[in-house]
Amino acid sequence: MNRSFQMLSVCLRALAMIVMSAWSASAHIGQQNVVFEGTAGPYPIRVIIKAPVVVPGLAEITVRSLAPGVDAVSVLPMRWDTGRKGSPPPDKARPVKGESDLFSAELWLMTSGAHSVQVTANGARGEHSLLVPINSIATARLALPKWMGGTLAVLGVLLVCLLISVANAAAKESVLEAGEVPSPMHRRRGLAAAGVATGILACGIWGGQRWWKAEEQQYLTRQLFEPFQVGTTLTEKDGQSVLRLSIDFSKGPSSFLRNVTPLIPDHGKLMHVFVVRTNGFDAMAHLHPVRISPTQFETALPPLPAGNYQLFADVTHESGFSHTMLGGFGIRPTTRTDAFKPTDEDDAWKSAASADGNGFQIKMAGASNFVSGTDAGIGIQAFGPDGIPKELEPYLGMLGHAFIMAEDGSVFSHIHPQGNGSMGAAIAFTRREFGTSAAQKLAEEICAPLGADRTLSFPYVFPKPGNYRLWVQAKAGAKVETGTFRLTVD
Ligand SMILES: [Cu+2]
Repeated sequence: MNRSFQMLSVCLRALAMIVMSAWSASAHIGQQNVVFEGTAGPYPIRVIIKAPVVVPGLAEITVRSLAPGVDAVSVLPMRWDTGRKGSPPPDKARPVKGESDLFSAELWLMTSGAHSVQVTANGARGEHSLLVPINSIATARLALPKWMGGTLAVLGVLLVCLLISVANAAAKESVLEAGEVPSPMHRRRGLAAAGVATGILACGIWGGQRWWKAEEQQYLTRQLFEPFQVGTTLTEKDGQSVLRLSIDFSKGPSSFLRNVTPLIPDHGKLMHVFVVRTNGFDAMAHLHPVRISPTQFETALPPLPAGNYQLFADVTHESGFSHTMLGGFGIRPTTRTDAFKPTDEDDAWKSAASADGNGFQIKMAGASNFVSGTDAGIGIQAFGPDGIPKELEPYLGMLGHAFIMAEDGSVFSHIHPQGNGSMGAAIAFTRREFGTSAAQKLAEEICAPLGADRTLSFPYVFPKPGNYRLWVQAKAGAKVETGTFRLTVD
């Protein structure tokens, strides 16, 4: 009897340890990084958020002060629809040992949808905050490693056998004196108890399995986020080719539908579409379709060469929920592009045929080799034909726009000198929490002129090693130029 209980407690402890180690190991599988550079009052800071791939999940937050003077940092996650009022008190970020300007914190994101993280810096010049937009979305279904499944199954069988033997022993021997031999009646009582215990355990296992399946189904249909798909058709209208996009926003996971509020402009446009020729990555366009119906957008097709194109469409909703939708289309050699008139004055494209430059050239400042998982800090510079650095002008409300894509298509980011968060969402959150003048100030900061080194840098963390393509767009002399680069990330 005693031995049974000892074994039971050892088994339960082993099971608990395995479950706990599974949890801590799974918190680092796959990461969605948000990098955001901005100012909290007088303090320039860079925030990197490694968002969890499951919800609820733990977000890892790193805050780097880009100038001395910050003594303490606190962080607070806020849901878009509850704001500061619906949030717990902020968490203090810990200073990283040996670093004077680095702080780290971990925050639970409990529900799916648009969030912002309020980062508050405290120092000699007072306490100031900025908001970093972040989507809390489940993007992965974590697999149970085979060895762990096998171990848990063996321990489960052991546990069931032990529980049945405990029920048997309790009914058969618990009322006997030490050393007394159980009578046939006691044995029968023991067998009956074991039978009842087996029935209860079988019901428990069956019920548990049904509950687990229902939970999994709910996670797959309600929580797991997959990019919205964009339907595309190419038609001819007024002598030019027009690309029509159809999106059904009601087709997302149900836990996101509340976030799918009306669209708001992000750097001045309701939608930013990036298209790239998949064979060779040698032709691209950055377009801004206009809405022609609640689910349809349209843009004139620039003179791009024939081929298959991958399409990425970025939108931001009023809730602060921003996402990239996926699609594709083909351009035939017979597709008309000669009578092209841009739908939007800020549309820009680049191919071998248009590669003669717009009076300046965009070059990388520094190497094009990067390391994944760390702040890459991509830098670019613009030079005129005389080799003299060009003065950059705001293009779409910023000094530069960059698109990063893994050659295998598994990664895509539209990034800015402020990072890869949606600036439209950042401004919307700031307006909601701190008022219109704070939002106005943020919009102005986004366009701050370059420093003395004339380098425009894009903070970014590559999520994994591989070969990437980078397109950087900037404006000078009222013309937009695109620099194209191939990057290797270790
Ligand atoms: Cu942009």
